[in-house]
Amino acid sequence: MKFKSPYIARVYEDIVARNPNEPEFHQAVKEVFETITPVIENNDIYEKHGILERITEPERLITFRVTWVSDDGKVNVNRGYRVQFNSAIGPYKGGLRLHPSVNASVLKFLGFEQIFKNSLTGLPMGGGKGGSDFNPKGKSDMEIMRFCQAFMSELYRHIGPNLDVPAGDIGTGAREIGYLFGQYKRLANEFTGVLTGKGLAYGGSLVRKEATGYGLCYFTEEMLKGLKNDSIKNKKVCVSGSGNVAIYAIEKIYELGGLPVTASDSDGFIYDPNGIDLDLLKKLKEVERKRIFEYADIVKGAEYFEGQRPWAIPCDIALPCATQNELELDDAKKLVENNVIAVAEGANMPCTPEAIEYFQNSKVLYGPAKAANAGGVATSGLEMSQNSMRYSWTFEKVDERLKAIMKGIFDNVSETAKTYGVEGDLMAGANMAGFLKVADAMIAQGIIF
Ligand code: NDP
Ligand code: 2IT
Repeated sequence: MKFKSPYIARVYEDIVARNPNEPEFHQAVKEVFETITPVIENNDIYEKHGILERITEPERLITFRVTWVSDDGKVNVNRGYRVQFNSAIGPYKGGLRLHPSVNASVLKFLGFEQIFKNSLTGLPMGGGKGGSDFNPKGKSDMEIMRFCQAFMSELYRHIGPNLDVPAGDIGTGAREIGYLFGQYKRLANEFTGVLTGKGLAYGGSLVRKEATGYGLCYFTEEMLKGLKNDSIKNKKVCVSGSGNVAIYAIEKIYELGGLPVTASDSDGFIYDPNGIDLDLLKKLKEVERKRIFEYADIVKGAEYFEGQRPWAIPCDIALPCATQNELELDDAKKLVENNVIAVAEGANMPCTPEAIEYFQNSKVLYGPAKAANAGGVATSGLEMSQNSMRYSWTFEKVDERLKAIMKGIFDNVSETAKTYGVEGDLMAGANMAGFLKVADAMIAQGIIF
């Protein structure tokens, strides 16, 4: 391992030894550690206060049994988690992922990244993440409801509107949040803003559904304007995924005058050279919960590529919006060969470290997840504010705030990179800016002797 700072090298080695079999967590920590060297070397206060050792150890990691009964009467057991990673700047905040790949490593990588992402939003939110290895695919509505109720029956004692506020992530959308909220309310016997991404009829915020995808496009637009004097207008865009983030990224690309030509799921991707039919995509994925290949069966001129990712399709901008490590070095090479100008991460950690390095060496603009997809959690923060006020803002007002937050993140991240001598490196800028605020809050709050 080649870290320039001996302090960073020592802590990283320790983390790998103390957290074996957690490759995703190591990957997320390594990226932060590699890029915050200027901050650590500039001031020995962080070493004195053991900040790196502390910030990489969750304040609390809760795992629990979730027992639920499927439609055939069978008793099923899944594992539930909540990682309460850091509460230095606010209540723990972060989504719940329901996917068979969920384990402690995945949730610790997500919870760790969430600390810095939430810090970048400028809102008072700590970092957390949770979920279960439950597979929602193919389950009936009643099975989803029973699972969510069983999951919340344990989780409710660990969360609260001023303690820990979960939200959606992969496999957790409006339907799941509704069932989770209903069960929390029953058990706690109170109506509070304990989850975000709620339905509009019961405390949800306008724009939350659209926020991650919209925010990703606002960030991409700022990045193109600020660093290349360019915009999304007239650009061909490859998007991966076909869930919440991908759908609303596609919607905003159209509004900004771009042409989104791909979408995907874990089975393959579709290419529609005329531009993705957004209404059809929403109907297939949001209403009918179908697979993406069905799009190509309906739309003339669209093609389905089984078992492949969309990165070989020529485009100007790539927005990975599905999952971690979905864009590897070979994909990056294909994109660069086809003259991609910008890559921004809608998903968390979608580009592998090798792919990121290749983009940066090839002078492709790279917008890291912590900054680029922070619009979702930022709007969750706005939902919490509205819930506290028992009030709701208009779509225009929330959207305007989201836009301002994304611009603020870009400005902060690029300024920080400049200050520390790595101008244009938005990954380093995001990690340093996100880190500084949390680290300083941790120091201010002291330690127990
Ligand atoms: P959804 O569940 O709505 O959609 C996920 C999409 O990604 C689906 O198309 C899914 O396909 C695909 N996908 C999931 N796992 C894999 C995999 N292993 N390989 C290939 N494709 C996969 O989730 P979201 O849209 O909410 O989340 C997408 C990403 O964005 C995640 O990384 C999430 O952490 C991140 N994110 C989400 C935010 C939010 O507000 N929702 C906020 C910030 C980041 P399939 O149906 O086949 O599984
Ligand atoms: O990764 C993320 O930022 C999310 N899944 C959203 C978290 C939230 O609390 O809205």
